[in-house]
Amino acid sequence: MASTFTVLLVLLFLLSLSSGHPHPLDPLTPSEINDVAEIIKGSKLGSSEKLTFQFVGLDEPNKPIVLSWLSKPTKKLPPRRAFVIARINEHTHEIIVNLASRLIVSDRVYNGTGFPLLTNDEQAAANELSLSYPPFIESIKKRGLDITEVACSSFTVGWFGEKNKGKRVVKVPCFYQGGTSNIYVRPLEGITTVVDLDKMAIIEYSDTQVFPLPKAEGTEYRASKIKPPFAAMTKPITVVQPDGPGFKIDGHTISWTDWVFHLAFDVRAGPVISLASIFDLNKGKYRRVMYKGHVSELFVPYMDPTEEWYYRTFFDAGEFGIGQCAVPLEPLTDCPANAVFMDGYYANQDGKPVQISNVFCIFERYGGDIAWRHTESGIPGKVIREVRPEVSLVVRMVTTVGNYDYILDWEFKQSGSIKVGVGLTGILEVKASSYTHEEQMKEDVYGTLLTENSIGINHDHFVTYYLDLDIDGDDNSFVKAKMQKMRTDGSTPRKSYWTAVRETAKTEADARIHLGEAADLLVVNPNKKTRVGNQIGYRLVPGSATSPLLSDDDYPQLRALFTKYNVWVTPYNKSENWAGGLYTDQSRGDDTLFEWSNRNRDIKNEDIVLWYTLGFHHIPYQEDFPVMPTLSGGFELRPSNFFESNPILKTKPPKNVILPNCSSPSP
Ligand SMILES: *[C@@H]1O[C@H](CO)[C@@H](O)[C@H](O)[C@H]1NC(C)=O
Ligand SMILES: *[C@@H]1O[C@H](CO)[C@@H](O)[C@H](O)[C@H]1NC(C)=O
Ligand SMILES: *[C@@H]1O[C@H](CO)[C@@H](O)[C@H](O)[C@H]1NC(C)=O
Ligand SMILES: [Cu+2]
Repeated sequence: MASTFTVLLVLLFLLSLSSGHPHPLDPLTPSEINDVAEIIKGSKLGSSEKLTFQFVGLDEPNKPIVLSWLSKPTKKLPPRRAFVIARINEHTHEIIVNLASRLIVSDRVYNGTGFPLLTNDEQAAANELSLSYPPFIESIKKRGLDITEVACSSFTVGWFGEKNKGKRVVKVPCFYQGGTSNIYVRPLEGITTVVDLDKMAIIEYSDTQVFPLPKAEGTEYRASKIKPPFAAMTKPITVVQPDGPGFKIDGHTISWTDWVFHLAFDVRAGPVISLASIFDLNKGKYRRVMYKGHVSELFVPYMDPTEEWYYRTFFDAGEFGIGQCAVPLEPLTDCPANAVFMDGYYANQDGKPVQISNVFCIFERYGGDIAWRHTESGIPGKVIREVRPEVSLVVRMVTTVGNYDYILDWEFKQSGSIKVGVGLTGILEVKASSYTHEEQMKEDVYGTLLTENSIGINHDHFVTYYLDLDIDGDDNSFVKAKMQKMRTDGSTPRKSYWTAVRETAKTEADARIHLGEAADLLVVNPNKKTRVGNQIGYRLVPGSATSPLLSDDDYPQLRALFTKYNVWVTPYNKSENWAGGLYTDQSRGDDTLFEWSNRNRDIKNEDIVLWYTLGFHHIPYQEDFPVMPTLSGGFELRPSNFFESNPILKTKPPKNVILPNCSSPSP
């Protein structure tokens, strides 16, 4: 009996996780994805010789519709529509499908420059081609290697000033296993293969030079393959929540302490956080903070300008899909023991739903930090101490774009802060070389000799975030509070001080910021004030400031001019989401945040979007080899005169946690 009851409870728990109330921003369900493909294949488009689905996602209802639904949530959602980018007979189509009426609302051929997201399926097919291509097989033989040990990868080719529209092509470099699973550190340098993705055929091949193949020894990272001695171990450690998790998941809506927000999976952006609101104890209601936030682009240019490497300037969101490259998270290692997991779905090239199980984990983080404290020993005769521990809520996804792994965290704090974290780990992109010692190198090798015959090439990672903040309402302004040095009038011994000079940006040009000067950057609601009259706002607390070092006229940089400033503000425009343009593969920079901002629209007391680019210049070091310890960066959105006072003043100290009896259960 007891066990039947337990099974029932577990079932109920699972049901409560998987169902929940529908929400207008819910990602397409597997059955909706199937419907989209069926509707398109059943239309006249379906009779086309060649039809591939490059992107299938929710066509979001307009903002006012979502907000009005939210003010009175019902089971009845605004019409569910899908936005599809398809390749049909070598043309790019933008299709909108109404899922209720099962009709194609619109179908437009896109004739501009740039190509849609590459599918995993076509990359896999392109990677296979070389392995049965006689000239390639010959090249492998010539090197005395075994073709069955070769693995290939599709690299986007960028744009380097070509005038003609060109074809959808990738370059397909190959790598060698030969006793290691760490293929990326064993490149078969000197061979170039170009594949036409629409024709799915090799259209160019060259084998110019045989380079030494970096050795397999010392490249393994699997515990099962690593030989002793091993490093000192930590003692077992875990986080225990005897009363279960402190958050609730209703469909895609997550609520925890004073926060509520919606979490969706997008094949291009990965995690999308929407409608984040925080409960204000003073006002007795939820207040809006962010309408939508997600990674908009992830630009990774390599700094080797030679023939074999110059084109390696990747746009991981627009070309490969941060969501498409997401990997299932492993309980207990990718996320702590108290994590709860969520699945994600996207459409493959045939329009069929693909599940990524455990694509997100959600957990409460407690790492022994302090939320606030004070010891008062200044009062004679007594010592007062008051401390609150820091517990936060984390949403995590990991995307593995080829060699690199990115850990993307959204962390919500009771204090009202939203912290965004990016962790870089995985494998460096390595170039094979004849050098075996630093002293031999008389020329620039564009990187660091990591081990014999292996150069880790210098590169950047620019992660651009789309942050549609709606601080206590739609109409917001962007304020720069500059810290300005002042001279005194000499009436006291002090000669100088600084003061905050606030400037409200009128147009987009006023809001292009190179970080570095002393200034607080705020998104405020100029229509609302605190009791004592300060403008209600949130400020961006940036991470380390990184600016591009490529020339503005260099082709990769033309495509990535959105990295020219660390911070931009644009007026809200539903179709301006992707900083590198909707069609990023082989883009020419004509549809970027830089171009939009050049319209110099009004942004004062408007619905505005904040864009922030987090950057890393990465000189590889030997410790990054053969697998890289995580390098972290991030930023924080922090309430600034949003609350009347410390919002976590009125949290009670936590109860003492009674550790459960961890000895093995009696049979
Ligand atoms: C785009 O190209 C297609 C196919 O060549 C053509 O039918 C259509 O008229 C073009 N559209 C525009 C806006 O140029
Ligand atoms: C919205 O963005 C699109 C794409 O950049 C642009 O064509 C359109 O003119 C914009 N609308 C406004 C009102 O700025
Ligand atoms: C833990 O449980 C075992 C088995 O039920 C029991 O014998 C033991 O006394 C318990 N230990 C503590 C510290 O409660
Ligand atoms: Cu790097």
